[in-house]
Formats: sequence, structure tokens, C-alpha cells
Amino acid sequence: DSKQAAYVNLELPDPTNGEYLLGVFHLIPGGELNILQAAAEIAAESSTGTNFKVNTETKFSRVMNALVYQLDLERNLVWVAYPWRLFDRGGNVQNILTYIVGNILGMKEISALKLLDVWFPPSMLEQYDGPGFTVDDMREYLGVYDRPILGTIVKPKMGLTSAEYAEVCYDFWVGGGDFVKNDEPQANQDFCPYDKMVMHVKEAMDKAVKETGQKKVHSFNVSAADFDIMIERCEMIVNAGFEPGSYAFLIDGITAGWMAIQTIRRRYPNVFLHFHRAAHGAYTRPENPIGFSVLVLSKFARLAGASGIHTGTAGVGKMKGSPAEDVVAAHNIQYLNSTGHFFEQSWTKIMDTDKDAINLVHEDLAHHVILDDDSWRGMKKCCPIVSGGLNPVRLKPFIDVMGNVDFITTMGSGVHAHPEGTRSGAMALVQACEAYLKGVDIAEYAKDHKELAQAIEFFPKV
Ligand code: RUB
Ligand code: MG
Repeated sequence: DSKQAAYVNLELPDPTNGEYLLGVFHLIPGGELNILQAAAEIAAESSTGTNFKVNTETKFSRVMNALVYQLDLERNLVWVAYPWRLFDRGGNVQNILTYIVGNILGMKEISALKLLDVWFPPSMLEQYDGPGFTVDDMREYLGVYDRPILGTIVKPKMGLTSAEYAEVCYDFWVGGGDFVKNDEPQANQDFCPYDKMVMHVKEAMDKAVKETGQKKVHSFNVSAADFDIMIERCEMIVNAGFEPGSYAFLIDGITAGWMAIQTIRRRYPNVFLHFHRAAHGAYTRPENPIGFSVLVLSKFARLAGASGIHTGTAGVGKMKGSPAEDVVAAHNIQYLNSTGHFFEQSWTKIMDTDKDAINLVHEDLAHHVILDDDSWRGMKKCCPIVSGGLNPVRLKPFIDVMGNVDFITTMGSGVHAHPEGTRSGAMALVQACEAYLKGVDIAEYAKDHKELAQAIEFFPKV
């Protein structure tokens, strides 16, 4: 039919020629359509298409058609190429998602439709911010290398006054922890006003830094009802006297939206931008046939400029997840090159082979650039943040599935539920990490580390 003629090209010569953003969907047609017909409907709706052929089409508008370019009938997979000139100029992630996982998820032509992987051409990466302040910058501030950054979420998640909240932060920090985050629902509640919370956290941090001689970081939820309140919260923190590097801004990126993420990235390029992903399950859960994968969410977070995003505990914690999904996503945002579920993504903006272009850029920048420094040649890394039902006992099992230590943990009850309280919980976490680094089994290490022994006793076995 005519839809297929316009939106299918199984002979597309070179989908990776730089003109297209590529996507792979799992697709089960709804109603009477076969997979190719349904795929053509998807490509049409997510680019130039309409229900009926319109007379306003032009020769150029047809160049902007998305194209189904590959099929796997056995696995019900379809590959779609989107000419990326379709997308808003100026690096707008919200706009891309409106196209590629927008109306199509609600169409009656499908009964299952999930975007499993995406691929961005280098030419497109150049237009997007990517992260500004990275976990490497945070490591430099903390003086912490070669181990996970150890963090917590204050629990009970809500109900503490601002002074009580800050006391829990203090306890965690003096116990040896590096990083504390607001739980994502914490905002400006009457029993815990935002300005007081900021003030008390500052005092608690100063005190903990003085007593331990270590730097500490706090991630503040700046998600808000509107732009002005969001910026007001950021400015309150910036002006509270914190050292640059000691605070992060948290946006709950799915409920607050991609515009909030990109706004903070552009306004505060030197602040760690923490992407919490509440509600992602509505799109990503494996049993949900409609949506997108954790990998897709994570890749877009890097593109948008999040410094870090939750990627899941790979089944080790309380949330649904598996190494096949969570670890693949984590690696795809950490490394300069990584293989996803289908695509091999390079986050390099300029082709390695293009020496002339490199030298040209080198001269243009008019300052010293190390040729293999990822920060200008490729999009910077985005850090996996690992949360949800972890505790000190589960640290090593998680590191083993993750395959590296370049992540931030934010264990909530895994710290505060420790029988001796938060401070001991933090100590147990630090001890579990030390044991890992020394290659000693935690049971062995616990023999002369009381807090770890109590944690092993208390927390359910993995
Ligand atoms: C964790 C917590 C986090 C979510 C995030 O607390 O409150 O918001 O679990 O999940 P706890 P994810 O450690 O007490 O479970 O990181 O998978 O998005
Ligand atoms: Mg939470």
C-alpha cells in the first residue's frame, strides 16, 4: 500500500551515514495489520504521516519520512531510521521523544510496542549538551577514587523536621559516608521547610567535614511546580555558602520532565545533575509491552546532560531489574563506546579517523587539548546511581554483576535500619567496601569490624 511505499525501505543503503537516528522496536500489531503494515504506520505517525494522504505533501516533506529499514519476523522486531533534521534544533531531547515514543504508544494499530535501543550518529551528538559536571569531577572534589561513592537516602522518606533530617545526614557523614540525597518526594513540606532544610544541612555538613577531615556531598531535590520555584531552590543552595562541588541538584526527570533536566544542565553546568527516574517503571518494566527500555531512558539522560541517573540494582535490590537490562544501560552511559541491546554506540563526536577535523578543532579551541581527552572529543560520561533495597551485605554482589566500581550507591534503609542506627550503618557500608577492596570476604572482615558484623546479622542474606 502507499504507506509502505513511503515509509518502508528495506534496501536503505547506509542507515549509519549520519543522517538518521536509529531505533529498534519490539512490535506486535493490533487488529488486522501485519507487522510490516503496522511498522509503516509507526514510522508515519512518528515522522511526517497522517491518517489519509494529504495534498499538502511536498517533495521535501517526503525526505523527512521515517523509514522502516529492517525486520526480524521471528522476534517481532523492527528497525526504524528517523532523519534527525526532523528534530528541534538546539539539542532538544523532549522533542525527540515526542516523535519516537509519542503518539505511537497509544495507536490502535499496535498491541505491543517497545523501543528497545536507540543509536545517535556523531553528527547529532555534536548538537547535544551531554553531561557538564561528571562523577570524575565529584571524585576529585571528594578525593575518592577507585571505589564506589558511598551514599544514602534519608529515611523515613518523609516526616522528619528539617533539623532532624540534617541530623541523619550528619550521622551518615561522620560514619564515613560520602553522599546524601533528599528522597525524591522531599520538597517544601510544612513540617520541613526547604530553606530551613538547606540551612541545617549546611551546618551538618560543616560539622561533619571538620570532624572527619573528609569532603561531603549533598544532593538536593530541586524539582518544583514551576520554573521560578525550581530556580529559586537552586539559588537558595548556591547562596547558602556551600563549597562548589559539595552540592548536587536532583531532578525527578520523568515526573518533572526533560525540560527541567535540560534547563538545569544549561543553567548550572558546573553542578552535578542527579536524574532520579520515579515512574520509569510505567515505560520500562519487562512485563509492560508498551514503552521503552532502561537502556533507552539512560542513553537519553546522557544526551540531555544528566551527570548521573539511576540505572537499577540489576536484580540485587528491591526493584525489578536484571543484569541484561541494568548493567547494559550502566555501561552504555559510562563508556565512550558500548554495545547496547542492538547497537554499538560510540559517544565520540568527531570520528577518530578524521585527523584533519581533529587538528582543526584543536586550533580553533586555541588552548591545549589532549587528543585522547574524552571531554571535548566525545560526550562526557553519565554516572550510574544505584539504589533501591541495597545494603552493605549486597555491595559486593552488586559490584560483581556491575563489573566496575564507577558508580554512586544511595542505600536508604540499608543504612538507617542498622540495629545501632545510621552512623553504624554508614560504618558498616564503609567496612563492606574496604573488605571488597582488600579482597577479603565480609564474614572474615566482620570479625574485627563490629558494625559490619551487626549488618551481616541483621540484613537478610542475598
Ligand atoms: C531507595 C529509594 C529510591 C528508589 C529508586 O531507598 O528511595 O527512590 O528505590 O529506585 P531504599 P531506582 O534504599 O531504602 O530502598 O534506583 O531503581 O530508580
Ligand atoms: Mg525514594
